[in-house]
Amino acid sequence: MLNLRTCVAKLRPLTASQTVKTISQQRLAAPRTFQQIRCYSAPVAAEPFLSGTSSNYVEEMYYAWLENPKSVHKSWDIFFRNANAGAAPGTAYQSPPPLSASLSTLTQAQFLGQAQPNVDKLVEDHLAVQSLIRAYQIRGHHVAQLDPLGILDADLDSSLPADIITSTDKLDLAVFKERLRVLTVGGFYGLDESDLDKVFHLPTTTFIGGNESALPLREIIRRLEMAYCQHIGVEFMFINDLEQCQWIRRKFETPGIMQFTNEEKRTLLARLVRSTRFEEFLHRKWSSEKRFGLEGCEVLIPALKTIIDKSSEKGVDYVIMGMPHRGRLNVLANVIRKELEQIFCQFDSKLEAADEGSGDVKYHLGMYHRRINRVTDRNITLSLVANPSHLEAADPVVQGKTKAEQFYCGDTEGKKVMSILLHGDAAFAGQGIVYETFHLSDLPSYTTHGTVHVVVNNQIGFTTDPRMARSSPYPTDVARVVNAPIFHVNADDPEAVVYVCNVAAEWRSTFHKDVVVDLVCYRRNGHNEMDEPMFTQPLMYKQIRKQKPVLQKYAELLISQGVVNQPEYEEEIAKYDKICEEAHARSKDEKILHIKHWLDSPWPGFFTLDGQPRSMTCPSTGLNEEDLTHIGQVASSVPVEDFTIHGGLSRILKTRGEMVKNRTVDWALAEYMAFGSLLKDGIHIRLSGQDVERGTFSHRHHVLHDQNVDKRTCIPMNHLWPNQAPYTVCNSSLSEYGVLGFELGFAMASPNALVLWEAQFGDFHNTAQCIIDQFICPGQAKWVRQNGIVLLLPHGMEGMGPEHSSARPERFLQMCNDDPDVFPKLDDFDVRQLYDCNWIVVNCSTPANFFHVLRRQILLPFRKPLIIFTPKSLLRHPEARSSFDDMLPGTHFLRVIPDSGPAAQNPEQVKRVLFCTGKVYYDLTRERKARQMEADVAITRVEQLSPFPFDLLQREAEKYPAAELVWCQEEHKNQGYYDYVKPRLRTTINRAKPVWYAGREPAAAPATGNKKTHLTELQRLLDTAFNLDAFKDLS
Ligand SMILES: Cc1ncc(C[n+]2csc(CCOP(=O)(O)OP(=O)(O)O)c2C)c(N)n1
Ligand SMILES: [Mg+2]
Repeated sequence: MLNLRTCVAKLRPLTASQTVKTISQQRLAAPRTFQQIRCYSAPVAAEPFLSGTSSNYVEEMYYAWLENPKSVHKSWDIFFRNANAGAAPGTAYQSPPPLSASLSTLTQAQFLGQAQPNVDKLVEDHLAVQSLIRAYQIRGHHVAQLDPLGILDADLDSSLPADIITSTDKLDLAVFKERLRVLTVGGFYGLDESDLDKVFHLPTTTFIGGNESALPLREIIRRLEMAYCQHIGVEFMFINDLEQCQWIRRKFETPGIMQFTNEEKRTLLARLVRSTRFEEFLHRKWSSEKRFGLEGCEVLIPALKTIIDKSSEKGVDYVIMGMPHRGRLNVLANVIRKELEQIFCQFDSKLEAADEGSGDVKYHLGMYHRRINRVTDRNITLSLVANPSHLEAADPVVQGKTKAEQFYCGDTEGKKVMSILLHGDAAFAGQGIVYETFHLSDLPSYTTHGTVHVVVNNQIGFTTDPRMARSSPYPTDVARVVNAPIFHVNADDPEAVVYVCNVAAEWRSTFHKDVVVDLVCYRRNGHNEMDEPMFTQPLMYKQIRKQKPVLQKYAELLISQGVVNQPEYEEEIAKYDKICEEAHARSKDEKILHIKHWLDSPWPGFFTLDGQPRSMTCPSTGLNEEDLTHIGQVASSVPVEDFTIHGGLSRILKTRGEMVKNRTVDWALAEYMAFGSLLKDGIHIRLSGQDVERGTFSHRHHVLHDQNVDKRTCIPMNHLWPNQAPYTVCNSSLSEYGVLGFELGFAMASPNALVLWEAQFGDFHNTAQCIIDQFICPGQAKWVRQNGIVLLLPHGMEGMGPEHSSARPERFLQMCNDDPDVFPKLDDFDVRQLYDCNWIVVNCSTPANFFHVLRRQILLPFRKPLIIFTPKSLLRHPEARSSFDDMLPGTHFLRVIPDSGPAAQNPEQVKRVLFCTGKVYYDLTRERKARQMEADVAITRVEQLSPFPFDLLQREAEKYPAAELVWCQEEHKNQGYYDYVKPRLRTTINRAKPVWYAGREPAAAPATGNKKTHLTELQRLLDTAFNLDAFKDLS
């Protein structure tokens, strides 16, 4: 008994919660189970009933006994006392005493221990009951009555789990009896029908007993069914944390826990009235308009309000939401409380748009609203993020915005700011971005400390049956990967829904982890109100036609319970209808539609009151020498004591130090200078992406790792200035769609942050294409929302094969909104042109220009997305260096870098101007030098591709009147920049001359996989570029 005694000494005296914690901790830490004790301790091993399978049960008993000796049966009490006192093998057990008085209420009950003095049988039967309890906890949800229509199984499986005994209201009596027989007599559990009235001790892993520690089997089954097989299906047993499992069990098993006061019932009814009557009102007024109504899931409104009320009660004061089309207008009206007239006027097609841009349909627009929560009397801000049609695409954006709001208010644990994400069943199961977003949920630099997910599971996706739309039992199974509990609930039981939502909000505030509420409902109409569902779902819709609306059902229930009477109910309806009618009348006065009233992320202070930039100028982006030197010195040092870095890194830092002494920068140092200087000005910087901390090409090294101490790191960028803004640099999960969406959301929250996402290689951005196409490119046009996110896309033909070579500049350029055929009439191209564009696309050829463009991004008086094609080989190219002189006060970003050599001195003699961008410039200058053609050929670098520098290139073209104009690129002809640049260059010269092409031929793949072919192609394009006769025959 040595081990047992040691355990006892260790555990005593513990409170219940301590015990739970200690058990889970010790499970992790040490071999401490009864089984182990049995292995090492001969006396206990000799106990006849301690078999391998019974030891878990005995262990449960043992902990219960440690906590409270009275909580276990007397026989166990005696056994543990004897064992503890060192009883000889086989002697610790004594026959149980007669039934205690506390069980006298169970008059019919036959105590197992009395009837069966055989201890083996006693233990086995208890084990069987424990298994049964566990079976309900694990699989009860498969039996729960979740479908309000009663025709589909929420888990797509009509069979019943073999280890659950279902009651007669699910099966007819004969089936039940047969089932019971299979499960009992000699069957799965080895119990028989006569055992139903025997009393069993309850393990500590159940709360069905309430104050009772033992119950007859019949009652155990009844209570388990009440907890797990009614209108709520709880999926949680995959969670590998005992405390969390116990928490959930307590919430759903405790008898009578789902109680509602009359006041709560009336509030719930009133919320259902609003939800239902809102859709009815829209239907009455605009019967032929699409609105993606909520009919069939009206309970969503009380559900969301419950989550928000409970979260507000727990201290949350900012909720950021993302949701698809279904019920969106209703949520805007009744959860976020947007003025009804603002919603109604959106149905008026004659409204004139007041804002620039294309705008968006009403069920995609966002919203931001601050108000008092009436239930908690606390301020609450609600924001619904605008989204594209692309289902689930807004998920990571919402998370990023939530993270940013938490970051800016110092909410490191998610106690004040939280997110709620809504999903459709088909989209939740089908869209991979859901999975990618879940995988961000627990990462230190990406967690929002728990999201409440609500699925409007109407058991259909457009016209597709779930049996054809997913391979997982539930649409919610994806959430299991992060151990989120999933609460399935029949949406026609409003009280069950509200209960579950309260639990979900409490879960989030207790454990700060994700949780899913699956509202199993139906869709009363077609996909939209114009759609005929009977074409494809005839049987389902026959049933739906018969289905009483949930409001009517719940009202009848409350009237029958005497909670409200009919006139009160009708009055509630009339009151809300009147509100809608009055708002409708007011909405007719609206003549102009302001999309900016639908902003999800206003930036007060950044713009004037009318939403305009405070100026139309951009100061110099240069920096004083002292700051450049200081940043350079920190970048080449280890600013903490006793920190051992890798020898190779020491050399890199030493080289950096030498560059600083020589007043030069390479790419990595230029980035350091830009970041470091903005941090000094209080601009938060966040750089995220795969392996960004070191940098894919091992050039950055923003996080230093102590070579001797695990996890000891140092970020020198955070040691620059006394009161600097924080610098966040974080290696992300291996996701582009999720992480880019997240960073876009982060950048939405504040204009005073430089948020950058770096692709590992530029071509990987296409797995985030949806974020680029639907948010970054058109975001401002659709939602008048500016965003200054920066995309760093490593790009360049280095002979590395078709992958990793091209960041696909052609795609970004094709989506630029500047007109190729119109020379803009602007006084100031430097800033005004940027203001008019949808995004900025650059390819810098010098570190100094990279430095300037990063700083300009923040010093501009407005925000635009910035796409930068970044170099790979140029990171270490000895010529790709810049002097401090190019970064001092007064210097700025150069949209075009003109030739400054012999050609520029004598422009009339120049025979050809080669226009190019990026790395090919270095190949061209090398070749020109080798061919001694510096006076014949000018090379002009286009650093800012879009908006196109019409003004500067016009000047360049005019400067060389006798020259041919050639666009030279290393990318294939159908790729790269050519198709974008050519018509614009022609516009700058009024189409007076042709613009020739020197570069690779059109191709399907971005680059060859053969290094030799790569070099041959390069030489061929250089030959064309410098062969002054190349285009003779063509002109
Ligand atoms: C990524 C994406 N693919 C396809 C669509 C077209 N679409 C719009 S709604 C819809 C069905 C969505 O079903 P579900 O997620 O269950 O939501 P419900 O409409 O049933 O509320 C589809 C396929 C879309 N909007 N987004
Ligand atoms: Mg659906």
